[in-house]
Amino acid sequence: MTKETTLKRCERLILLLGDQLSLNISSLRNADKERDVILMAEVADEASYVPHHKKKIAFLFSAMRHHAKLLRQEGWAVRYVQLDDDDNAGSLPNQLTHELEQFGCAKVVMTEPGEFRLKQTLLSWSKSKDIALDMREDERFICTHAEFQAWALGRKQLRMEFFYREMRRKTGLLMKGDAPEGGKWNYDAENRKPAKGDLFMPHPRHTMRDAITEDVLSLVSTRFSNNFGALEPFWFGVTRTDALLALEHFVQSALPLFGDYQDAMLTDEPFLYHSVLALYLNAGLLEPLEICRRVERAFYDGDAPLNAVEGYIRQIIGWREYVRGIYWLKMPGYTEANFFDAQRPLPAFYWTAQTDMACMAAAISQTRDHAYAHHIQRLMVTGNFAMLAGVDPHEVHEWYLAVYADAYEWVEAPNVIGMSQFADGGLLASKPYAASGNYINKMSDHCQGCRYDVKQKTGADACPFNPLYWDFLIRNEAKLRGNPRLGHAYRTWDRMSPDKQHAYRSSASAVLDGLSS
Ligand code: FAD
Ligand code: DLZ
Ligand code: SF4
Repeated sequence: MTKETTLKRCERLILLLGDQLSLNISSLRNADKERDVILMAEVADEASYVPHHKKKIAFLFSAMRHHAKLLRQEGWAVRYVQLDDDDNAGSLPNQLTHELEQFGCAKVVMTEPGEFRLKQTLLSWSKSKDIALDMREDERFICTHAEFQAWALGRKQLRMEFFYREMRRKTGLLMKGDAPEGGKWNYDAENRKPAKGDLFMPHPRHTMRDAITEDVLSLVSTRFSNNFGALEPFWFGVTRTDALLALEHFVQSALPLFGDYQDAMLTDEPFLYHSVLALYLNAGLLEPLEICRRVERAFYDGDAPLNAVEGYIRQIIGWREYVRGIYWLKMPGYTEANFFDAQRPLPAFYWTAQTDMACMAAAISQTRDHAYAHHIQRLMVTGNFAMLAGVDPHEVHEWYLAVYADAYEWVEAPNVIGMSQFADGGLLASKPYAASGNYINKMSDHCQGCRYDVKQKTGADACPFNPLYWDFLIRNEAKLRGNPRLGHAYRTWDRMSPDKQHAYRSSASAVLDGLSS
């Protein structure tokens, strides 16, 4: 018999969310295995606030079920509600109300949700029901809310690079006293090589499925049959042990070349030398510092070069912590930002991958198949296209939140709204990440197999990114011309003949008309 059924009354109900799958979490601090009950629930509300990719739901539900099993093995009383249970109340507040009555608890304890939406919902619920809710800070991050606020206070520009240096000092990662290892803080200049297909290309670790995962897969294939994405093949890890093995596999097989090919794209290699660890990290199966310490050790053991190790650590203690800080600093409201007043609906091919643009088709079909695309695909292909085409950033945001297995609003929204769409007007990025086809051609093999010609600037066969790039700059001239980092681009435009300018604009109109139809 599980402890859940023997414990009839509880002191406190501890709510554990689907992305809080850590034993070392603040909600469990000072908890009492004999008197408290942990509640975990698969609920329709969380599974449908955006139309999540099937693999994302399957990963999270299976990881939740495995975590509940682990907690029980550790002696905790766990009430686990499955999506198809008769007494599933459909939302976290309703489930809490139901369980408080069942167990007769007086108080709810939880770690702060990662999303503003859910935090507000639960705070309003506790207020309206007059239930004591002890919501604790999420300590699974390196930078606290207070530290980020203090860092941001009084700064005109919140640049990641300076924040990152603070995090290096705080953690001591790759530090020699007060100085950075190797004498430089950042080795990004060495990390921009295009890649070539290679027989020995590593692949992320594939985990064998067990009976729990099989049950979840059949639930997802029935209940979420209309959601975006392929459910099979399903090889994500679903436990902390799986995630630690995936980390080890990455360090040994891909880390040494992570830096060199970080920005490269290949049609047949969705993962290249990336770690595919964000889904585990964001769900709580791995901790940021343990990943960074393992990666740092690879450098000191002589197993990986500094450009790879520094680049990787920067993504986690720099970018990841920084975007979380921005999210909580700027919410509510950040997800509604629309600096360019872009109104175009998201083109249908973001859901079907049916487009002649080979780079877009590759990024979207990999997203559909794996609930994954790497950073440069997200930023410079699907994100770049949406911004150049003037797609409503909120629609772009909801797409990204739905389609990636690692997507939670706290990390997704600053990356989409701020970094990729420049919809916050430059809080996060010093200039829009806008690029013509030339960038994609340099960093990938996509253009070789594309129906469009990347070298053609205008006309029906021209790469659509080429005219869209100039059209975007001119459409938004009033907002962008003053940006010093775009001075060169505007001067180039000014030097073009009126005929050439007209050809760019009319080619762009044809592309945009094609999207509308
Ligand atoms: P790797 O390339 O191996 O990088 C290592 C780790 O660094 C990642 O696992 C991740 O934890 C961290 N990281 C790297 N870049 C970032 C970043 N910009 N912000 C935060 N963490 C970072 N990341 C998410 O975790 N969830 C998202 O929903 C998400 N949405 C994104 C949307 C856009 C438009 C862009 C441009 C980036 C987004 N990212 C997101 C950041 C990044 O693309 C993913 O973290 C990365 O692709 C995940 O794959 P990986 O684990 O193989 O990462
Ligand atoms: C993303 C997600 C999904 C799909 N389903 C659940 C769920 O059924 N139960 C749950 O507790 N959490 C789920 N989550 C994760 C939450 O939405 C997540 O906690 C918030 O996004 C806050 O980060
Ligand atoms: Fe993409 Fe343009 Fe290259 Fe085609 S030609 S793959 S649309 S960048």
